Amino acid sequence: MENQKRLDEFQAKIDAGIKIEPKDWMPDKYRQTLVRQMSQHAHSEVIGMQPEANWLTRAPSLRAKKILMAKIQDEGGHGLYLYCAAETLGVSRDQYIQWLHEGKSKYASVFNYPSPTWADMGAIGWLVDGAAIVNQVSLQRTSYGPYARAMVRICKEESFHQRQGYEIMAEMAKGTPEQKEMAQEALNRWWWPSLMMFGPHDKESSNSGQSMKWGIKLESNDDLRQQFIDKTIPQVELIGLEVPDKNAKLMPNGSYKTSDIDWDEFWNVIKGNGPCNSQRLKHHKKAHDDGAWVRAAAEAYGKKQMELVD
Ligand code: FAQ
Repeated sequence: MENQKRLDEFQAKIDAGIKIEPKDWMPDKYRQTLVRQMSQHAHSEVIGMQPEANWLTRAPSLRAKKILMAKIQDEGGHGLYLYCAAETLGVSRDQYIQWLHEGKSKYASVFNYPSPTWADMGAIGWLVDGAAIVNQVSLQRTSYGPYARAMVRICKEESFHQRQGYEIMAEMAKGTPEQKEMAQEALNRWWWPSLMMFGPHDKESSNSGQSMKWGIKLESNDDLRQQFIDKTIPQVELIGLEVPDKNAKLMPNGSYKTSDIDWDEFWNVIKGNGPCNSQRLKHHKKAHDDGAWVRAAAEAYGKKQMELVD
């Protein structure tokens, strides 16, 4: 009875739009859902640096290189805010990383695809960051305070990322026929994986019902995906590229109807069988191991500083 009363009070707080803070009482399942979603989100930001890092040393100009470098650093920063926010749930960053390395924690499926050309830098910024923003703008109103506040800052940076990606694509689309083709091929490669980022259809989404009741998610996977499609198709047309879906059609309500996603591909990538899953994890583990001395040095420095204060 007591527990039901607490649950009702908790729900009433959420319904009244009051944020849940780390020291507040929360149901175990609420905490576990956030541990899963926020760590998956943090891992995605960090693993997501890899497809773009592939082009840092081969950017076509100093300007392009500086912008790409700043963008990738931002993604690392987003991972940092999100790990810090996720640590307020009582799980250490070491534990989150260990779960990632053991395959117990997921990261966004989209980062398991290769980036073979410079145009992929454009497609990632435009489509992947574009999809991330649609989702994250909604998450700024999520019920858990530290997560919502991290999202506000992240969204500001992501909108710059989306524009830099679109600029690359627009430039290539009005370049030589070969450049335009390269842009079209990158769009073809990233279109479907970007739509998959929003997760399975609502009817297949095991977590959505409870997450929406608790205000962790504010909008459903399909609603967010549709918002992204409706925003992005006119952008494709504006730069003279083709939507990689012959069935995409503008409906009288102003929304686009599109073909269904290849869900077998999505689940297969999530299970670890995408084109780059093993490469991405292997690289992350190596970088983590190589960085052990930096973490040890930072910790020793911190301890020394504390001794001086004492
Ligand atoms: N990839 O019941 P649902 C970025 C899993 S940040 C992998 O619908 P939920 C920035 C899901 O975990 C991108 N797994 O799940 C950037 C669940 O697993 P379970 C990351 C996925 O959580 C740009 C199962 O499927 N953004 O890109 C995916 O309610 C460029 C059933 O699904 C976020 O993480 C997926 N796409 O809704 C960085 C946003 N979708 O329970 C570098 C925060 C679903 O079986 C370069 N997350 N799954 O273990 C969310 O909003 C939600 O977690 C969803 C999924 C919408 C992703």
